[in-house]
Amino acid sequence: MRPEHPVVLITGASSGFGEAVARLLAANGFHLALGARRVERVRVLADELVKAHGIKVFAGAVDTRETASVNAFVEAAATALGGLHVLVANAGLASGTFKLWETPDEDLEAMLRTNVEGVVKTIRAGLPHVRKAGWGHVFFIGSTAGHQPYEGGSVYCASKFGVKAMAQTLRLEVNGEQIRVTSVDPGMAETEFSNVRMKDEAKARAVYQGVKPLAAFDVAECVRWCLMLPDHVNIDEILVKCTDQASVHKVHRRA
Ligand code: NDP
Ligand code: 8X3
Repeated sequence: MRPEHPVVLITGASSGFGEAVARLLAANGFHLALGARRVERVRVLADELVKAHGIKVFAGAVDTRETASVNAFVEAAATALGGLHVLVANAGLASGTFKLWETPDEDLEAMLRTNVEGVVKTIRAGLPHVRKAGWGHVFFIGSTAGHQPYEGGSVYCASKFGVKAMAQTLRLEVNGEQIRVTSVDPGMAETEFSNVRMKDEAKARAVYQGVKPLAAFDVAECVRWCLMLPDHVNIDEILVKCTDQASVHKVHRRA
């Protein structure tokens, strides 16, 4: 049965979508477990949300690429909050815009280890707690890049096609349990994503030049809506783009 105040674990809560999901769900009375590598940011956010909403928040350092780090974070969160109900496997990144044959090992590994392995490790550690609770929801954060490949995105797209496959697989595997599985797949959204990808402020800004992109809050709202629906309703996938983006390759830009 749905608890009055479900506990939501969010990876990548130090920025962007993860932070926005934390803010929106805190305002809706959910308890939170927030993790990222930049733990100071997460702690500041946690303090703010506790004060503003009187909810319980656990804040911890986690590197989702590392099994021991993920397991320690998830166990500490579940112990501190008395269990887990919802997992938001959000931590992820793109690194560079290389042609497939130019992709350096460092960028290849960063994307596959975070976007694919990190998601597996997070859900692998968190799912037993969700099962124990008997009610839950697992969110994957995919991308339009998991629906339509584009030049310079081969490994990132491969990782997000992988996320889509994992979401579809998990839904099959937990069928019969009260665990919903949703993939929220955004198009271009202005967060720290392009700064991380481009490693250059001006190049990151140029990605959104003349466009009104999605904001992190728009994506958080998708998560909130799926969570709030009645228990018998599972939204499998939300493909959400800003109005200026008709497809990966067609973006309207104002002068
Ligand atoms: P941000 O860069 O703003 O946030 C990424 C978050 O992931 C940060 O909190 C970062 O925290 C965390 N993170 C990255 N690597 C790790 C790691 N190894 N361990 C733990 N946390 C990690 O980008 P977004 O909010 O935009 O990205 C969130 C997700 O959304 C990603 O999966 C991304 O691929 C996806 N996405 C983004 C889109 C966009 O256009 N912005 C569109 C579609 C999908 P820290 O560095 O502190 O560890
Ligand atoms: C992020 C959106 O278009 O940079 O997943 O791949 S895009």
